[in-house]
Amino acid sequence: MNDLTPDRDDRVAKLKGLGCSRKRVEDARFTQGKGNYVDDIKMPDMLHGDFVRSPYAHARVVSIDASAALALDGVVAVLTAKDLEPLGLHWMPTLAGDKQMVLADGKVLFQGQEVAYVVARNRYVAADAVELVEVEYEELEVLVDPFKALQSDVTLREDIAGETSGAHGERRHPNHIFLWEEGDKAATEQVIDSADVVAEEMIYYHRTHPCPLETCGCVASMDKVNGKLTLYGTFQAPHVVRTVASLLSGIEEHNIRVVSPDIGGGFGNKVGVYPGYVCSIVASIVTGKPVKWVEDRMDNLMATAFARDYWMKGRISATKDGKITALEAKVTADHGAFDACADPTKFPAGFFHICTGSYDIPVAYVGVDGVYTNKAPGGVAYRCSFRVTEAAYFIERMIEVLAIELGMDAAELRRINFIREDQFPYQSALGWEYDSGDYHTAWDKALAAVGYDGLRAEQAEQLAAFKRGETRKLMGIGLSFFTEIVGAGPVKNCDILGMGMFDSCEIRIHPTGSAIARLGTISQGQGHATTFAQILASEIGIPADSITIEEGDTDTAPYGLGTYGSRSTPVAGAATALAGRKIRAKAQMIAAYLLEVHDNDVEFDVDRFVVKGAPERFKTMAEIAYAAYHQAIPGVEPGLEAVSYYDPPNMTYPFGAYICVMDVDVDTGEAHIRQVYALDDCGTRINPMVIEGQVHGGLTEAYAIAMAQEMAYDDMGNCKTATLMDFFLPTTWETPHYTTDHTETPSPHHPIGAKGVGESPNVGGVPAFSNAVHDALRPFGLRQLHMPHDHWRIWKAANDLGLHD
Ligand code: MCN
Ligand code: CUM
Repeated sequence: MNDLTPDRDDRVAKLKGLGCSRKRVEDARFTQGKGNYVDDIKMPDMLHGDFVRSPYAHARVVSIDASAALALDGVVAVLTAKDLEPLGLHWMPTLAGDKQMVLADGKVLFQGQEVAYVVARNRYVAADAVELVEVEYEELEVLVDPFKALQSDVTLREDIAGETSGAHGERRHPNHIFLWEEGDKAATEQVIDSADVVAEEMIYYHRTHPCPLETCGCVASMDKVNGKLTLYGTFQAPHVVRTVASLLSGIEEHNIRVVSPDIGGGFGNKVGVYPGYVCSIVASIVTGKPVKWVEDRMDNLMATAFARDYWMKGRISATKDGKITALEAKVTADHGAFDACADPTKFPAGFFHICTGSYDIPVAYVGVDGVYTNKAPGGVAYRCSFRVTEAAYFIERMIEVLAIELGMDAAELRRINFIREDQFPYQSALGWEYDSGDYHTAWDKALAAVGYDGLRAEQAEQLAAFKRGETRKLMGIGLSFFTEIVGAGPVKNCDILGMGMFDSCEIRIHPTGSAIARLGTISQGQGHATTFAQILASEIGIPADSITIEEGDTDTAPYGLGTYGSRSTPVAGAATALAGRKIRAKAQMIAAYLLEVHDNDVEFDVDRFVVKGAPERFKTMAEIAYAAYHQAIPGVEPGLEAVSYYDPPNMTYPFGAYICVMDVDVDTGEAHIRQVYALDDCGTRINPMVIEGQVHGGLTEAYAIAMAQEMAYDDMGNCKTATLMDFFLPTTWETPHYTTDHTETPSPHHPIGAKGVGESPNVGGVPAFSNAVHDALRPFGLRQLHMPHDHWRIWKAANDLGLHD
């Protein structure tokens, strides 16, 4: 034993544990072209699949003639619904309890829908063959407006035309999917109808798309000799894909290996199950060869999971002095052709009923009508925490409208209605139990940081100058305070297709004191390999640099529900900490044996166990690991491994205060962002630098969504934004500068007090940008302007307000 005990602070620093801005270990390969994405996977004799897609949004498929395509040299097969039908795979179940056509079965319901699957020697031949497949269509009336769809005689989903109930209860119309309600309707109406002040508004959160840099794709490889199916793919939940693939194909689950390699951004786009996966598996089984399918950009934008498309009719009431008394939300949710939303099963509107936000609202009601239209299916996806983005936008707009109604400053209106620190754990009117928060401190810090009062004074001066004709720019101050809900979670009320939403971590300590930990989650850019090693480093005293984190291979990783809903830290992060504690408990027994004292006479200190009261007597974790494998210890099994499956008792409720200041040019419609301040509270911070990166990325997506990005359709159901010429993806040129800040209110139920953060900046960012636009034009009577606030729409709003007269 050496007595050159390094200084304790040095030992802590060497671990690079909790709170350390450790550099991302994955970046060496990402920045040097050494990532391994699905399209990098190449196998001998691999074939390539591509889809014939519908040019029409609603049409009957009269005939499909693949003879010319099949005659093309290099074409191996063309699959249609007829080929899949005998296998029962022409339709597939969706995550939302609906079913979806894998390949067009009699009709098509959205532009870009998969009609036939061409398998060829290479991608180029496949693309040529797609052009040669002759499909005859008979056009049908198109419904792109959910309100009209609910009035129409046209039945979109003929397959369920006669069914008066679906997975989520009664269907009131052939194009109606569900009505989902939460809260006390009668009491809410009664309070609002007799209130001093009521603000009412229709708020639309437009349809958009996650658009990750890497599109969706997979490689299916059926080994007919060994009966093993290997599926590589861009999956945010590989274990769920394995289970679903087994249930659908009848292949026993141990014979299926699902691997998510490096993923180039998911943002929710890669949670769902797509026809491309099913067709590739079938094609590999039929041909006996590996089959690769990778979307191009248009495929991705037109056909895979969209986001939002929520029409939210709100009413909010208050006393004359601004105390909110009730909130009502009646939502019309456009789900497109199939209800393929990725939510926990019991929540067809996700966690939208977090829409009372950060405010102590005594009574509330939410009713959400899901509707079929001739648009792409999917839904929820896009840094959303299961519809929390819509909820936060809704309440943060309603607060602004109420402030106008009350003639009150919107910052003050928020402050007097915040849930107070002493009210946590807080029971919301819509059924949530908020775990912890300190909103007033965060708000005051944010307002002070931007110099709120000074900004308002400057804004007033600029308005006066505008009115004097000295400037054509108006200043807007966009306020946003959000409460997130992440970490699904609790198995008792959160499942996906019956699979409870726990998560897992399995750790093996190697004899020489390094380790590997495997998790049920999968990083898509969030830096799990960096941050989960930090949790472990602090728990078990082995440096993060000596711990490999592995995810995404179902043959090796413990079963988990994957990465979305910012659940990795709240759930798998908790499992990691608890598995670490199991390692530590065993290490303690080994240390006590080696030090010849009783178990309770040693205690953990950073990277070692020391004898209580005798700090010079210790065993480092490396020494303990060695002994675990090389020394017979009475009553203790050899080895040092642990596994933890964690079912969280509650979700975590991160929150934040975001403020955006911009100048709106009423003549050009341009919005120049002056500053964006973002204060996040995600409880205990594992890696401040990674958190900042998450916030920057999410704010950039929020900026895009609020200011220009949308999935737009014309009346014929043509998708008008299926390329990056039309769909706005911000580059560094457009991206504003961000200032990040934080407070730290630990979660009381999470083993290390951490809450999720991955989606917070999108949830809080969109209202901040949007409210700034509204705030700039508010002196001229603007109450509500639908997003995205692109130059044209801002110009149009200014024009409508008479500012060009
Ligand atoms: N973190 C931390 N301290 C905390 C909370 C989180 O250091 N208190 C770190 C975590 O350890 C992790 C990262 O921040 O490295 C994000 O953690 P978490 O909030 O748990 O979210 P997930 O890992 O579950 O990621 C999912 C979330 C979602 S749902 C979307 S959508 C989104 C997002 O992450 N997609 C992303 N951020 C993304 N970032 C990238 N680069 N790519 C995506 O596709
Ligand atoms: Cu809602 S997008 Mo994320 O949960 O993968």
